[in-house]
Amino acid sequence: MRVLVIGGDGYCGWATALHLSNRGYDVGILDNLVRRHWDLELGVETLTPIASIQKRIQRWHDLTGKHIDLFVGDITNYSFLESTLQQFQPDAIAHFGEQRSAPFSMIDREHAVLTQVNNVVGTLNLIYAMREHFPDCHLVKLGTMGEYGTPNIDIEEGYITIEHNGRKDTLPYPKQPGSFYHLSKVHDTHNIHFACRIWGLRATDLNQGIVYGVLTEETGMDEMLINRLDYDGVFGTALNRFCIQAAIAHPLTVYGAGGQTRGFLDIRDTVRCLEIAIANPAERGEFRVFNQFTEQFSVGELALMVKKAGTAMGLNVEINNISNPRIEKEEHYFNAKNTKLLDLGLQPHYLSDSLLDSLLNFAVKYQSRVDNQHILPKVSWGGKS
Ligand code: NAD
Ligand code: USQ
Repeated sequence: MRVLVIGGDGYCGWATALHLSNRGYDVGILDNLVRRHWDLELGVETLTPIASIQKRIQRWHDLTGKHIDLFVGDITNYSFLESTLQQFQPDAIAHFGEQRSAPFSMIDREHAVLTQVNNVVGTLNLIYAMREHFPDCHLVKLGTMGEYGTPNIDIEEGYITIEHNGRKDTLPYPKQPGSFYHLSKVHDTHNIHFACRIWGLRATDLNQGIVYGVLTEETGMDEMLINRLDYDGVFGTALNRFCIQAAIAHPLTVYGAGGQTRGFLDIRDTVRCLEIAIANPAERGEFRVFNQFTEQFSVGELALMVKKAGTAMGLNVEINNISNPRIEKEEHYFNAKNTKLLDLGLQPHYLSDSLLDSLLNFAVKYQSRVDNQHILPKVSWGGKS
């Protein structure tokens, strides 16, 4: 089976491309490397020294004998996308190729527009190219749990059955996202759902929670295959940031009260969820939604867990509840369903002391690469005053 991984030079995409290649899939990577460019623009670097995509792929081939095709280009460029698909002939497409930072999308108007044009136009191009040339191909699209926001009722997997004035229907679950980035995912969801309904495409929307960790079976095989691990205030995410802060004795940056609760998963489960979704395709015309996370935590709880694990390793870990740069609920109800991937066989790696130890040790190993200037958040949701 041939799988094109769009965004295969990024954090989730690189780990997934190697995992699928290891499992016998014929893998191609499409990426325009724009994430490396955004890092340069922001003056930030991943904690880990990542090799060029060409060197990474060559190393993978040298180690395993497995070949990964590479297509460097932008999916908002329709003719590039079309010719890549025609060359590669995918049976499934794993689409990670978007601007994925909420703070980046809230920097100013330009960054909000860039995010939504990049994400929405890229995905729209993709569904058109699939309709024209690959109507049977399965689109596995990375959505986000943040599409739902934090409603005061249980979060279902994509759809909710509602009774209203004596009538009943199952409808898309209401969306209340918290940034222009998260909104771009909602717009993608609507576009893909529509394409499945009217053109009979098949798609799975993976509403992924916040990913943590860095090592997978494949990326841990060699230093040249190392994955990115972001810690800066724009692209770094909660648990990864806390572990790196602990390693350099920077107080953990809990925003506001710290009751913000989200779904989380280990990157080893990200790659497995993709494999499961690809191996069990949606039907023609079906728009399937899976909530892709394994556990829920508040950011305050995570900070306490990192403090405990760090202290046990002899690190001096403090927690600092700093003023929240975002506009979001800091204490709220959160109970999301996540049974569909479990039903298909996912065996989760739950957050454990050993995972925290290994992530903290990893952070300690590369601590000299951390630039303290980029830890505190600089983007505020309220805009410039
Ligand atoms: P990342 O920034 O590390 O990787 C994204 C990759 O896509 C980059 O290599 C980038 O160059 C590429 N890309 C972006 N726009 C492109 C375009 N127009 N054409 C071609 N390539 C393009 O991000 P990530 O953390 O790996 O996230 C991947 C996906 O998973 C995103 O869609 C994100 O929304 C989703 N997701 C991520 C997380 C997380 O915690 N990291 C959680 C939930 C969902
Ligand atoms: N937070 C802190 N301290 C920090 C960083 C974040 O308290 O140092 C808080 C934020 O205020 C927020 C929560 O932690 O309440 C999550 O923030 P985050 O930066 O870890 O994650 P988020 O902005 O939601 O985005 C990340 C990925 C995005 C993905 C999303 C999944 O960057 O691509 O879509 O997680 S989810 O959150 O489920 O929507």
